[in-house]
Order: sequence, then C-alpha cells, then structure tokens
Amino acid sequence: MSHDERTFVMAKPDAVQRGLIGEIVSRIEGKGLKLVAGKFMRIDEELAHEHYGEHEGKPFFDGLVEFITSGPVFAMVWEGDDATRQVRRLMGATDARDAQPGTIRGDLGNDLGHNLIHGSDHEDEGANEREIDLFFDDEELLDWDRDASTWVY
Ligand code: RTP
Ligand code: MG
Repeated sequence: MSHDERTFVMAKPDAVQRGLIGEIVSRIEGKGLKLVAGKFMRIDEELAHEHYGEHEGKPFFDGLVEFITSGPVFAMVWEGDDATRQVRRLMGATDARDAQPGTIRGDLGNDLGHNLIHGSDHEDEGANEREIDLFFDDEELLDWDRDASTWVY
C-alpha cells in the first residue's frame, strides 16, 4: 500500500465562477488526502492542448479548450493511498447529469461540459505524474507530515 501516490486535480472555471473552490478542496481534504500543491492560474491555449491532448481531433475538443481557458482554475496536487482512484470516486461520472448524488459532480455539477473538476485518469498509467509535471515545478510540491499531536487536543 503506497501512501505517497500523488494525483493532479483541478477546479475548473465553472467551479471558480460559482464559488465552489472551497467545497471541492473540503471534500478531498475530508476524505483524508493531503494537499501538497495548489496554484490559482489561467490555462493558455498551449497548455490546454497539452493537458487534453488525448481528446485532440474529437468533436468536443475545441469547446473543451475554449471552456478550460475561459477563466482561472485552481490546480492542485493531492497525496495519499490510492489517491488517483479515490479522487475519481469523489468526482463522479463525467456527465454531471448522470453522476451519483454524493459525488462532487452529482451534487453540484451542471452537465457534460460543466462538471466542475478534473482528476487524473486512474486507468491511464502515469497520467497523474504527467499532469503534475505539466502544471507544477518540483519545488512547488511540498513535503510535509501531519502532526496532529501539536494541534488537536
Ligand atoms: P476530465 O478529464 O475533465 O477530468 O473529465 P473525465 O476524465 O471525466 O472525462 P474525459 O473523457 O477525459 O473528457 C474530458 C472532458 O471533455 C468533455 N467531454 N465532452 N462527448 C462530449 O461532448 C464530451 N466528452 C467529454 C467533458 O467536459 C470532460 O470533462
Ligand atoms: Mg479525463
């Protein structure tokens, strides 16, 4: 069991516009994963093409790029046991209209294009590391340990 698996997560422009950054962070934090990096940023055209390269050529690609570059996003790296798959479970199905209640997309997302959150694909080996590299420099990833004994009493 690896406790140090890292996964890339992003609150998409619709989440930022709707004031849901905190809610998204809170759900992942509440599950017990550990935040190791976070950056409020804009995605330019080039980064959008790299990040969503697997979808290049598909009919929805141009709309996807337009959406993801339309406003700021909050990019994050989360760490923990089985982190990539755990985040995908918290996210719910891609089309927010089909996502189960209890998931971020199921509870809060609007539709297929406006689904609030991106998480690395756990079925695509190495996607998490690839995406972390794309968005963050090594020194932006913080190594830290929880020390509950100091703060919780
Ligand atoms: P994401 O990459 O954004 O976390 O979403 P995902 O893994 O759940 O879904 P993926 O298949 O990677 O698709 C990326 C985004 O493209 C939009 N999409 N539109 N048929 C369509 O019109 C279609 N299919 C996918 C979605 O907004 C999805 O989040
Ligand atoms: Mg995907």
